[in-house]
Amino acid sequence: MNRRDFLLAAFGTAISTAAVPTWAFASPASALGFHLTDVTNAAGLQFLHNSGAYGGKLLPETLGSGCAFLDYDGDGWQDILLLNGMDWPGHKRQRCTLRLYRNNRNGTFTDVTRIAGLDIELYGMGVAVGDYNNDGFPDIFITCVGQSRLFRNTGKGTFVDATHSSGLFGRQGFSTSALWFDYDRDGLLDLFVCNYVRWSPEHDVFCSLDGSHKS
Ligand SMILES: [Ca+2]
Ligand SMILES: [Ca+2]
Repeated sequence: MNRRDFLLAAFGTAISTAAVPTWAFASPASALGFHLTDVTNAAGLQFLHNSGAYGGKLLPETLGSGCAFLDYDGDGWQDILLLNGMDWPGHKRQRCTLRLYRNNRNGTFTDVTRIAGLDIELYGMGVAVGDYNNDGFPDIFITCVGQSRLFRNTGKGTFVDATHSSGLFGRQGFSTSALWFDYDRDGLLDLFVCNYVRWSPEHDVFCSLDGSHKS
C-alpha cells in the first residue's frame, strides 16, 4: 500500500467510525431562524481572486486571501475590502489588484479601488483594520508574501502607502495575519504580525501523493 492509498484508507476508516451527531443532518435551514441569500452579483461585487497558479503548485497558492468590512469613508455604512494575489514573477499573464467597494447605502457597492489609491498589485494574505493615528478614519495593514504594506486613510476617500514612513519597510516574509491592539495601554494602537514559514519559490518544498508528481 503506497502512502496515498494508506491515507485514503485511514481517512475512510476515520469517517466511518466517527460519531456524527444526528443534528448535523437533521436541521433544515428554516429551523435555524435565518436564511442566507447569495447577493454577490446583485450587490455589484465583481471579483475573482488570482492565486497566480501556473502549474508550479507553490505553497502560498493554497492559502487564499483575506477580506474586511470597514467604513473607510465614515458615512456609517460598511464598505468591503477584498485582497488579491498576483501572478508570480516570470509567469505574468494579467494585472490583478486588491479591491475596495464603497457601500452605496442601497444594497449595492461601487468599485472605488483606483479612486482610493489602492490600485496596487501585491500578494495579499490577510488584513488588519485599525485607526493607528487616531484621526477617526480606519487604516489598513495588509500582510503579504514579501513586503507587507500599511495604508493610511487620509479621511478624504483615499489611502496613502505609509509602509516606509512608518518604519515597516524591509521586513520581508511570509506574513499571514495581523492584529492592531494597544498592548501598553498608551492610547495608540500597536501592531502584531504573524509570520507563517520561511519560504521562497526557489525553496518550495516538494510534496507528492504518488511519489513522483508534485501535489
Ligand atoms: Ca462607508
Ligand atoms: Ca486613521
